[in-house]
Amino acid sequence: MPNLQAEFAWLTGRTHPGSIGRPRTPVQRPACARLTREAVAIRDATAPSISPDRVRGATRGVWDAHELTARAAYVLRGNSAGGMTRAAPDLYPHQWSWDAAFVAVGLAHVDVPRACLEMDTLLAGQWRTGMVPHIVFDPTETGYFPGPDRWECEVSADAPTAPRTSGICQPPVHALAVERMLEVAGHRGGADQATLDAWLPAVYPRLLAWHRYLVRHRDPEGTGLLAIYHGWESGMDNSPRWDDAYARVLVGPELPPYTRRDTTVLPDLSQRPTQQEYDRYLWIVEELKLASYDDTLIRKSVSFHTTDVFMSAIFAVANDALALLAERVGAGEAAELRACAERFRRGVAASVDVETGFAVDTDLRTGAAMPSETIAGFAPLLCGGIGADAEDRLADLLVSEAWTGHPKLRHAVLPTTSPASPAFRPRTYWRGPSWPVMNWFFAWMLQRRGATALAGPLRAASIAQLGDGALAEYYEPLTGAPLGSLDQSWTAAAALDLLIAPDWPD
Ligand code: 2M8
Repeated sequence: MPNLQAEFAWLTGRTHPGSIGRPRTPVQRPACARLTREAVAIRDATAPSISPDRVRGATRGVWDAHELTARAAYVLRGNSAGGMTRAAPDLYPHQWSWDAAFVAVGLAHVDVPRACLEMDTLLAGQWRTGMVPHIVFDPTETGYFPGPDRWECEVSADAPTAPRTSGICQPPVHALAVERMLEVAGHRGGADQATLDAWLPAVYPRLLAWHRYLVRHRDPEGTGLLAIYHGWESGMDNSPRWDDAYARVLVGPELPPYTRRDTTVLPDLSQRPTQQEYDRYLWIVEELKLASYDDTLIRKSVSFHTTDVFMSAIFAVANDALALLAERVGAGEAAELRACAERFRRGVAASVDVETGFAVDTDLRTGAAMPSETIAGFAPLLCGGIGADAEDRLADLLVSEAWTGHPKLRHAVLPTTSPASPAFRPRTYWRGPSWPVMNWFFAWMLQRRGATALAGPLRAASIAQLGDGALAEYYEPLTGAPLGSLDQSWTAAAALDLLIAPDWPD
């Protein structure tokens, strides 16, 4: 059965942990006919509930489920740089934190040792404080700005000297990814299961240190909500969620000059953040450097300081997942981690606006709530804790005309901002487009919590959206046009899991 896995491992030219750099052998992208046969085999063996006809119909006959599975595997292979997977082939030629965790889930479907290596490479960049940085840089790549020289993390004794990294973090989806890797490999058993069992005792303490960093430094007052210092930390960089907080970031004349690279790779400016937004992003990096990336100093000085309800909800469930991993490896922290899960679940519940039912971020500089009509408002659906009635109301909102039920949507997936909101921009990055990785994540988390009635249709609509085969970073939600980078790694990972994970509802 492991034909797809065997071929994929051969293609990846797997290298050792920490090994970063382009693959030593030229990347070939053979026609996927052969892999397609193998994709069929793996799909039939693992996910007999997926009806190819249903998917083919939904995808307008462009790419059927078999071809899409094969193509997603090839995209991951093509984006591999040895020990890490570039988040995107040109736009993001390094390893990003939450991308890497999602990519590891995708890889677990085709090559478990390579999936473990993805996480190991990321965690090789972990700071002495426990922080997992948002970017681990490939030293052979120079095509991204801001690169390691601009971040200058050497100003902190807590940063590793190699690999070089950025100085902020991203949502802590890593324990959830490991849990999912175990589900995938557990279904297959055999050597995959054995590989994971041998790997877990080494990865667990690193994840524990990461979670303890977040508890200690991002919620020092025990509110149950994580704080962030940069919109990049949320992963939803230019979301309307952060407009109020960014309006208070005053860029000084001392901002060193810079040249953006993203707009060279992707010249359609409407798809990327504005120049004013970039100035603010880079200004905050200067503030963080000035504070030597020291959390205590940053909390007092940085001009962007907010709670993040979405990240907090992720952290609640990730603590549940890590508690299970603790038990599995015989570590003693399960109770600590469960208490943590409860604390953040309560924090998310307390941030819910009683009028709208949405979770709301707070600007910690002013204490003001920052209501917005973005996917982050659905945070309680990821972690629970608000009670059945409030959850039903939020579920109704999710499928309402303001969201997946909007009559003009090409596919019934979540846009990042409600099309009914004045802030909605259908082409602009996190201000409206729908992101396959987010729809997968919602479907996965909903399914994890037993909300099958929501998870099933969201999964089907996500597969239909991916049927164009572009594996785009994000999609225009009204026309279905692919936007941003094509062949985006986490989109390929999402496609693989959506298509061939064994446990989706029909
Ligand atoms: C995007 O963010 C980076 C900065 O971190 C960028 O625009 O240059 C976001 O979508 C983020 O969530 C994602 O992790 C990253 C790589 O895919 O790209």
